[in-house]
Amino acid sequence: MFAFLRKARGLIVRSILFLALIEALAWSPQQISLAESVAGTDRYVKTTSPGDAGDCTDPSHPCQTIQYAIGKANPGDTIHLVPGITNFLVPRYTFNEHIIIDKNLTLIGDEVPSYGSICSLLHPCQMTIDGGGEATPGHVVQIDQWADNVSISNVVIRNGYLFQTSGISIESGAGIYIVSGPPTGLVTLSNVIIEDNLLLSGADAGGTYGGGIRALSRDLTLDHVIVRGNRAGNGAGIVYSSPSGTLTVTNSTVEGNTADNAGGISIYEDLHASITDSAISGNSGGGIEFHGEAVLKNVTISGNTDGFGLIVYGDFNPASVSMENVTVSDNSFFDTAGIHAYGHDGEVTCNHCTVANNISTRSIYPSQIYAEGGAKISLTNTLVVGTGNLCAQATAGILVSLGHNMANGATCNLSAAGDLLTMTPDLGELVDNGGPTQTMALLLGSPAIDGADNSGPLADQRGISRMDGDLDGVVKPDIGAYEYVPPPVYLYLPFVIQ
Ligand SMILES: [Ca+2]
Repeated sequence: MFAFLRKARGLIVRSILFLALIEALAWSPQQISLAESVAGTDRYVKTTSPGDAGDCTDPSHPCQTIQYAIGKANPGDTIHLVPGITNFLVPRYTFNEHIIIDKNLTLIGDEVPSYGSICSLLHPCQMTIDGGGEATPGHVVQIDQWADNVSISNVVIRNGYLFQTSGISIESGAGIYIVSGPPTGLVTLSNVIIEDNLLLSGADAGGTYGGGIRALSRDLTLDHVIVRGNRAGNGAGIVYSSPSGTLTVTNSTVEGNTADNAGGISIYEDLHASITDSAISGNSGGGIEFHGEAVLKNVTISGNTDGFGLIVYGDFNPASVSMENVTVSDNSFFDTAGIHAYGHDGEVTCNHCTVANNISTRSIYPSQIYAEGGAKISLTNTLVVGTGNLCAQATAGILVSLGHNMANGATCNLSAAGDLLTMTPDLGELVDNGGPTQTMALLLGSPAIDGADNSGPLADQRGISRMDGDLDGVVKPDIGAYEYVPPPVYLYLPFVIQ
């Protein structure tokens, strides 16, 4: 009886499969083409291929250049950069091209095999697009108006070169240039290095903006991106000026870039930025400037020179920056080297920030925090440490304490509940203490331990849970971005076992 039922069920299932097969075979080529275009077609390019021919869809016969494959691609396609090697096992992973992306595409560097010592500076083991420097000027990657959604991953974009000779025309984005376009859409960069792109200008020329990346439109997301060694007049690393757009940066580093103004990142009006688990470090011309609205979490801004560590301009448009678990340290400038807010619509709020050891070379400026020209800076659970005059407010700027801050001076307007003045901070240097960025540890006995209230995030900048640091049985957060972890307590029980 049951065997008969199983047989009948098997017949029914086979009939359904047969009907589905007939239906699939009855599809017109047009229908299949539509299905393919929705899913996108994979196309392949390899530097060691003999040339460009066909449609690049056969992975065993890739095309040679990225731009040719882009020309063959339909919107929604994926272009794979395939590792090439020569007969002598020398990696050939570098495409010497300037590419223009004019449709929605995904560009992905395939995983490269490891050849140990054969990988070198000359032949790096990363898929690379190299603009050729001064010999072949131009943007390395240009994303055009009709490319609403573009994703680039696992690739190095380097050695772009632009020189603006005269006039006000703005040549921008020597590494990646995202032109003005539709107000919607998203450009995503993940596992990308953008390095050594130069945007230079002659004496009569107007400003230059964005050596590594210049985005004039669309949302822009950077995840696990390194932007380093780029140069421009303004915003050597990144300039983001997309009207109503959103810049999202996670797990990324902007370091060693050089500009006259804003060496690391410059973010312009009417837009939103979110920077998380990232570092803006060692840039010349300052760290980061904001003209819009931003949220910073678990971020270190350090070692930037010849410019503000962080500046918020609220003089023409509202500009507000909210910071949690942010370390601003070891920046140097003739003006305030730490945090500076300017203008009546400029506002900074810090909860669990560590602002320390920033150096201003002119003593008329406070070294760590400065609210000026009507701007407002609010501090909660924040640690301020340095030499000389630490903080100031001027020309209707106000510096407000919301409590539980600590400073090793007396000029930061700290008079709210839980504020600690003129304390010895017992603060370590900026080093790797675990977590995605460098931090400054509280040392044993620091008065900042268990000195904060519970208004901040549950974990510190490294992701360590706030805890009972003085072992009094009460879990209380520490002041600043770092949570002290007490050493384990060992009980000495010499006679119990005996
Ligand atoms: Ca604690």
